[in-house]
Amino acid sequence: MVQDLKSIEGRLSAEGMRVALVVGRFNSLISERLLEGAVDCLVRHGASAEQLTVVRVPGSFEIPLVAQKVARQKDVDGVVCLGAVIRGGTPHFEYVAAEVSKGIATVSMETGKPVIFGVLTTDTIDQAIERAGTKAGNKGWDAAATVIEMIDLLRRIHG
Ligand code: INI
Repeated sequence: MVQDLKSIEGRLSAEGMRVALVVGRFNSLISERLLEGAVDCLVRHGASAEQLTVVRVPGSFEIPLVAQKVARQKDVDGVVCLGAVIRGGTPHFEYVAAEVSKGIATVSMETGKPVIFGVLTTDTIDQAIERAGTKAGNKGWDAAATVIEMIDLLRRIHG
């Protein structure tokens, strides 16, 4: 039965897609690895350098405002947000993690464009390293695959 239903799903070709990558410099050892992963994914799926723009911000807290500015540009199809928020025993973590996640979701809903959450929130630096190109893959790569799929999906839904 399910297989007989009309189904819409995004495909993974980034050809012609214009993507902005907003990257927090805080914990840049991690966030720059996420950026490398994201660019690798976009290029492997057919994007070319001219279609990609990297915007760096001081920390993850600043990502939503800049993501909103770039998402509003007509020549941007989607945004990948990359950063690393590491607990490190301070309450600062909670504020930054809450604001960046809420802010990114808000920007996506407001602009109607895919704005993807590629910000690591971990307890330790080791956990962040694991997710930035080592044991647990590269979450920047995953976030870029998500933006490609979502841009394509929205195009299909819009016809
Ligand atoms: N920014 C991060 O991206 N990651 C963190 O782990 C972090 N911690 O823990 O403080 C962090 N703080 C900076 C914050 O994003 C802002 O840049 C700063 O508060 C100025 O608004």
